[in-house]
Amino acid sequence: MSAPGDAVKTPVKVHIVTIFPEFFNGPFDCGPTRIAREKGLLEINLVNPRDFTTDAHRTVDDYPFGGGAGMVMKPEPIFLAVESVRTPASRVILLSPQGERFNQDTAHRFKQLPHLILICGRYKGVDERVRTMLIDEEVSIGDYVLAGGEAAAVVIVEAIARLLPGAVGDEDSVATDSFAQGLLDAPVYTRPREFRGATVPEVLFSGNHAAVATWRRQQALLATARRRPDLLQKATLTPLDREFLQKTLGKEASNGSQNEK
Ligand code: 9D3
Repeated sequence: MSAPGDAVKTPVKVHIVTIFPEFFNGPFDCGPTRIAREKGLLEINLVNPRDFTTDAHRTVDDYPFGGGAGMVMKPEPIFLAVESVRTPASRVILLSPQGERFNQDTAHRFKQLPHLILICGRYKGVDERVRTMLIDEEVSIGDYVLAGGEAAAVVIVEAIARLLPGAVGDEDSVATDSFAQGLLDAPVYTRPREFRGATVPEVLFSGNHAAVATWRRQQALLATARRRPDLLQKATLTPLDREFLQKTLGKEASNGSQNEK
């Protein structure tokens, strides 16, 4: 739904190339993705390679040359599907376990693009000619085995959608969310003040905004250092941040990490 005064910027246009269009009944009708679509910030379209086959059985897969288990997606239906929607402004992305890892930086980069074409593979994968002749880049969402690229497409579109201005109710939550600062989130609490004997840290009732900000920063630093030290390497830390970690983790290392929940 649009209201007077809503900004009409060039939307991010997405075409998802998939032989299972029904997979996407639902996930784009919720939350920021739905809002972004309703506001015209995001346009999602499905293209089925099966609609570009010419044989009676509408065949999209075939046996692998050289033998082996499983089927391979034929190149032509995928080429024709992509070519039916591609323009010079399109970025063609193959979703595959062999791709570059998708992360928050990728989401920010993709949200700037006018047209994304996401190719979802199934079976053992797609014919290598898709990789060498059709695509601009190849993306994976992580080191686990999915049945196809469809779930990855949902993940990527949702990560982009919530970054589009106006898609999330509270802009601040996007600006301050964990990966925006390169750290994990600090713990959050709501009422009641005591739940099953567990209380909320006193500083959160102090009304001292600077003290709350410092506590949150330190909690985020600690959580990141303990659980995702790889992220800490890339985060921008102030001298105070470093001093805090040095002090706290130095002590922790010598007391057997009793502070870890
Ligand atoms: C690496 C596994 N391959 C070895 C023969 C087979 C294979 C498994 C699963 C080939 C394709 C798939 C389907 N997965 C995707 O299409 C996929 C995916 C994933 O499995 N994990 C993380 N990100 C992605 S993006 C697309």
